[in-house]
Amino acid sequence: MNLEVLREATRAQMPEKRWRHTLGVVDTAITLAHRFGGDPDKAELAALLHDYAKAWPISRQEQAIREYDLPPELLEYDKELWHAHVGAWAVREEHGVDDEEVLNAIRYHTSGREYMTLLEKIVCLADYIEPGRDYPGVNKIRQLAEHNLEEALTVGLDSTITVLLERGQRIFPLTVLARNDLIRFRNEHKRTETIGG
Ligand code: DGI
Ligand code: FE
Ligand code: FE
Repeated sequence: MNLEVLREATRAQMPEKRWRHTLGVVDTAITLAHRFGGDPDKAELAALLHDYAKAWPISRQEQAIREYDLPPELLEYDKELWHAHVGAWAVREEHGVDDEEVLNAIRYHTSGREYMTLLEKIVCLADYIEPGRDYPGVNKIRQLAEHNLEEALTVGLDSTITVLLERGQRIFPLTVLARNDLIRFRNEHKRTETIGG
């Protein structure tokens, strides 16, 4: 498993615009790893591969979910959620990526989940704030990301949930669990700060 080979293979899966986004997520994830004490090499690898299956035809993504026993409930929610699980499966099958931490960061980069690892938070947040992103509230999230990973990610998930609510779409349960858990984390952290200080 050679990083240069993985770069070219990943680039070959997607149009130029998605590749530029991927490079933005790589840079941002490395920066966040340095800032918050994560592993920059794992952050780089997970970020490089996070959207591996994003540009695959939806029929191919659906087939992968059915054939390879990926969570079937995904099929009941927005198709945008599928590429994360399909991508994690694909990079293991096609390139032998077997680091479960990295695979989980790919798998949960869209939905988030309860008890996210540092690496999962870094990749998910990097996806929200890479330099190419432009949506209402992105600068606020970038500011928060200067010093508070969980706070920034909470506001990122809030923005996604808000859009889904406005559109009358379903919300994948893991996204709600991720947000609730990040708020628990924040409250516990505040309590510790109060006790400590
Ligand atoms: O693949 P990207 O476009 O870089 O970003 P992503 O993997 O975070 O995909 C985000 C899209 O998924 C965004 O347009 C919202 C959509 N989506 C649909 N349902 C859900 C959802 N995102 C989350 N977190 N939870 C959902 O239930
Ligand atoms: Fe994605
Ligand atoms: Fe992405």
